[in-house]
Amino acid sequence: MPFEKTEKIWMDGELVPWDDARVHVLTHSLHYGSGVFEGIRTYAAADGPAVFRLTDHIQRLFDSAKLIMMEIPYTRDELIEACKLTVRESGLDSCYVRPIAYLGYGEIGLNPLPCEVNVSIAVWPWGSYLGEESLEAGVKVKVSSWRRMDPNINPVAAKGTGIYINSSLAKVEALHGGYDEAILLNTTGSVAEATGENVFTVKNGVLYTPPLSSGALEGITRDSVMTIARDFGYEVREQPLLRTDLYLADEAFLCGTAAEIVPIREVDDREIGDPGEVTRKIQETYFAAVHGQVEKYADWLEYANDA
Ligand code: PY5
Repeated sequence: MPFEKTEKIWMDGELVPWDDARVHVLTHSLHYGSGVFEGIRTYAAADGPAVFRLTDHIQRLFDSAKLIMMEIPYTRDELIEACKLTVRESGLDSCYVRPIAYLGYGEIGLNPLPCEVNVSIAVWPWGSYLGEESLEAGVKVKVSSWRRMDPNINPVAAKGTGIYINSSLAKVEALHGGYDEAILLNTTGSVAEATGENVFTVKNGVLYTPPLSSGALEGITRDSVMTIARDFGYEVREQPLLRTDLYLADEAFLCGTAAEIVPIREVDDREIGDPGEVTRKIQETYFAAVHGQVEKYADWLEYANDA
């Protein structure tokens, strides 16, 4: 999907024109994947553009940095304000927000510790990542031949730029096979997650999702889904899933900031079918919540205009 450019990108404390937001070709992170990032969405709400669970996303950015021993040269509050500022500056009611902290120009050895840490925040309009139609029709997924990395090979709990080569390999394999998305198993064969989304199944009215120990990212949408499901009175179990649990699920869906909540209609050519009742209820409530229409979840919204 091509970018719809916005006016300004926040780079190390300054708003620079979109086309001038450049880095040197010897930027450390370009060579070794040593960056950490977040994907956040802003939604139009009655009180203005609302950044969904911004503080939680910025906390995860700092957690990712800690895992790779990167010192971000800003406080959480400074980056929260910088995200809001960049959103305000764009004039958009709804947009995707992409903060990234990366090792800059100056050192090219493998020791990252002497490198300067740079931070930027870009925002742009971004429709649902797996396609607007995916939200209604659902997607066809393939269990990848690529395994999610073991946490002792790479800290999969970090949203680290280099770690995403694993996801991209799986994504390309799935697309070449005619599927929309891939689900990765971990090295012991349990379901971990999709390339950029967490996974849920529904069986006999109970929701299941792999635990973080299976290699799933601690998704903020995953957490919101678990809260919504429990508030509806559903039981939610975090437990290891086999690929065959996906095949035999009554319902299944993917969730993530970019993709939002996307029903799965087929796994490895086994039909799951039209989106089921549980998936629909959670999807509807989630979309109402992100637009500020559910009082109970009002705390999830952080308004860009509240400077
Ligand atoms: N798992 C992985 C590997 C992810 O990259 C993401 C988010 C998630 C799970 C879901 O996490 P959350 O609910 O906190 O977003 N992926 C990014 C996103 O912005 C990048 C997608 C291109 O959704």
